[in-house]
Order: sequence, then structure tokens, then C-alpha cells
Amino acid sequence: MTDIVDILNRLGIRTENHGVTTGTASWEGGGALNESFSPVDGAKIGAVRQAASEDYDRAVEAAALAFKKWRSIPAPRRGDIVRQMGDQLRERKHELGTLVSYEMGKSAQEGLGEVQEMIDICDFATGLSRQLYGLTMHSERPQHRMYEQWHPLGITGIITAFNFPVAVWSWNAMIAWVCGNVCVWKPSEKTPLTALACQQIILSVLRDNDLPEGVSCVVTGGREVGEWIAQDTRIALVSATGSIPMGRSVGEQVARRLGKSLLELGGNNAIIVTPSADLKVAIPAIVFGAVGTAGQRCTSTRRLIVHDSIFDEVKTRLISAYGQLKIGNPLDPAYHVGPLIDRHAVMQYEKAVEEIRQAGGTFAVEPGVLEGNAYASGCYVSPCIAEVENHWAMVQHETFAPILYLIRYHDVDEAIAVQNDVPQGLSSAIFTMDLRDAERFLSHTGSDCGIANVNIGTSGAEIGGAFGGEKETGGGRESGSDAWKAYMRRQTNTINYGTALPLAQGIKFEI
Ligand code: UN1
Repeated sequence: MTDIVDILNRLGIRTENHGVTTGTASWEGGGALNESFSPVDGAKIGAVRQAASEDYDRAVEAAALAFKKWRSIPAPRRGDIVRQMGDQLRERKHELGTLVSYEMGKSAQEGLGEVQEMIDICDFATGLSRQLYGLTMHSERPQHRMYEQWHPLGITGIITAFNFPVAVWSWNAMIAWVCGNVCVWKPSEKTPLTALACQQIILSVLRDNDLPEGVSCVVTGGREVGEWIAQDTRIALVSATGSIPMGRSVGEQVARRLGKSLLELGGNNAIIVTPSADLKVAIPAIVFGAVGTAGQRCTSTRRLIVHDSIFDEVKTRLISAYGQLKIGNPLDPAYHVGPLIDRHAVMQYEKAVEEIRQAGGTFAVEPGVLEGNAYASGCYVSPCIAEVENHWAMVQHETFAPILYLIRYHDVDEAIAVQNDVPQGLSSAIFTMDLRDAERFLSHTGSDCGIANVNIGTSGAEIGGAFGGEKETGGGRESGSDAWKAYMRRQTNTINYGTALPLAQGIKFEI
């Protein structure tokens, strides 16, 4: 695709031979070649050489050196650098969004939306750079003052997934940067080119401001690189987004060295539809949540818990809505649903479908892998809806594909119990016009998820809120609100401006 080559060039990416980009320069990594294929048409987009352990070490050394300079720049000035990064992203929104769509397979609108999230987090981080507040306390001792400060942590390791190949990195990196940290990013090996495109943009801003490039390091590669980061005592915080098994492994390795980790792992997100729900609002929210990004968001709607009295109506409306979905090239705005990331993901979809059939589930909307010229990459599947029971193994597990599970309920307490009865706890929603149901759902005895919504779906979170979830989702919070605190170290300071030495708790110690 020549226009993709043109877009890559405009983003400063030479396809082939593009090396590991690290703190000090772009060079050829010593590791194996990682070829990137588009799930849109199966074409090879380019190849990126992965980092060997020496490359990784050089990157971390460059980052450690850059940290000394970066941390001494006042936070609002760091915020201004991040503002400039946002300006560059604004200018390249179309190119970068298109590359995201082409390399990852999400729709052009969603590709642009992803870059918009990056721009928004730059704005948020810029403002935040003047608001890294600590508290002051009243000391119990006379002529003493107590307060707390937030200091930079050091190197932040960022491990990201293919589904939001750049936005999730930016949530971490932009906040980490205004907090005074430097970043070492391991992007998904399935989407290395979008990562290198971002790196080019960031490096141009660092160079323009005469700052060391080690502020932003990218280390490409697979699981091994993730392990280097997890085990590296030079990396103060490891923020990892991806599957639960990946997060468990990273979390264990970081915990062993008593490092800090921030985990944003799988979801198993449900929408409850009560008898009073406004279905004009609920149906599109359910469909977008279930099939948007081909069901490959952490926040995708996987389970629909519907009251008995409206079950048949909701099912009929969904069948009709799914009948109108157009599946095809995500770069063409005529299509709603693009491909899965690769054939392995298609196999996972097929496996879940097979398990549903074996357990005795029935399909309200039939699954299938699409064939034909338009689907030559072999990555396109039909979004499907299955009637199941919540406790079945495949329903308890997150399959990254457009499979929506339909479950019946009789009373709202049961619906909330079913919604909570999974190992994950990321996002949740209720559609209701009943104040009691809504408040019950939002109360401490309601949803156990990090995100709980009323009359909007489970996906499409804004950057201003803290993003993340409970239980096996990992407990971390990224992006807005006070998520920045995870990227800094808190220091409590007590100052004695008197002439005596009173001890805390009234302890007497005289010499
Ligand atoms: C993710 O799937 O990892 O809420 C992130 C959403 C997006 C982010 C999802 N803003 O759908």
C-alpha cells in the first residue's frame, strides 16, 4: 500500500532496517527481526530489529543519565515540553491515526480517537504539572512544621498491549514525564511501527528543546524484554497493560525485588439492563461496547445481564442491530467492524465458540470466520451473541474477540451478584431509569469494578478519570484524577524551628 509507505515516511519511519530507538540515537538492535503485518490486508508493513540485552542496557543507561537532568527541570517547564508533544501530535493526528488503524486493525475513527486521547492526556498533564500537590499537617510538637512533598521516582518502565498501541503508553508517559521521571517503553511486538512513529515525534520535541533523548526510550521486543524490565532494579516503577497471565508474571517479578508496579490487566465487563432502561440509548451502547475495536478493548462489553421481562425484546433488537453491522476494511468508513489483530486471535475466538457449543450454549447471532478476497488476511470474524450461564469457564475468562454473552436475571441484587461473580473487575454499567437500581449499583454493595457507569456503556472512558480495575485486573490506576501519585515518591518532612527538642508521643529523653 503506497499511501501507507508515504504515511510512514511522513512520520519519519524508514521501513526495513529500522532499529531499536533508544536514548541517544536510533541504531540497529542486535536481536531478531520482528516483521509487522497488517491484519487489514495481510501485507507486511515493515520490520523492526528487536533489542538484544546490550541494546536494552544502553537504553536504560541513557535513561538513568537523562533522569539527572530531567528531574532538575521545574515541573511546569516539563509540562510545557509535554504541551509541545501534544502540539506535534495534533499536527500528525491523521497520519498517526491511520497508521494505528492499519497496523492494529481498528476503524479509522477509532484510530483518530486514540490519537485524540493522546492529545487530551498531554493537555491534562500540562495542567497537572502545576498541581503536584502535597498536604500539610499540624505537628503535635510546638514550633514544628510537617508537610509532604512528591518527588520523581526515576525510570518508569512502560509495557503496553497491541489494542491501544499508543494511547495507553501516552497515559503513562505524559504523566510520568511531568512528574519528573524518564521512560523506557516496550511496545507490543504486534504494533512496533506505531511505537516508533511516536518515538520520532517525541525525539523531535526533545531535540528542539536541547534535552537528552534518554528522557524517552523505546526498546522493541517480546516477552524477554518485558522480563528484563520487570527484573531490573534500575527501573523504579513498571506499568504494564495486557493479559492477566502477563500481569501476574510482571507483578511477581517486580514484587520479588520490592519494586513498584502498576497493573492494568484484563476485564470481563458486564452491562445490566433493567426493566425501566431506555433501550434507544442502551442498544447502541451495548453494540458499540461489544463489537467496537472488534471486541479487543480491555473495557469491551463481554456480558449482558438482562431482566426476564425485557429479555426477548432486547435479544430481538440486538439481532436486528447485529444484522446491520458491516464488517470489512477498517480504513473505509463504511465498515463498523475491522479484523482481529492476527490469526492467533482468530484461533482464540474459534476456541471460545467451540467451548460455548460444548457447554450447551446457543447462539442468538451466529459466529464465523469470514472468507473471500476482502478478508484475505484471515483475521475477520463475525461478531456473535451467545446465551450462556455466568459460571461457565469461557464466560469467566476474557476472550479478546467480539463475543457477547447473554444472561438472564430476576432481581437487581441477583444481577449485581452475577456481574461481580468473575475474577476480573475493570468496567461495568447499568441501564436503568430507576434511581434505586442506579444508586444500589453504584453503592459499596454494588459493582466491584474500578469503573461503574449509569446509562453509558463499559468502554470509551475519558482520560480525566482514573482508569483501572480491581481483583485480577490488577488494581492499578492510570491517566486522570490523582493517578499521578503512582509515578512519584511521597516524602514526609518535619521541620523544627524552635530551640528545644520535644519528642513525638511526649517521650522524655534527657542527657
Ligand atoms: C484498554 O482497552 O486498554 O475506555 C484501554 C476505553 C478507552 C481505553 C481502553 N478509553 O475504551
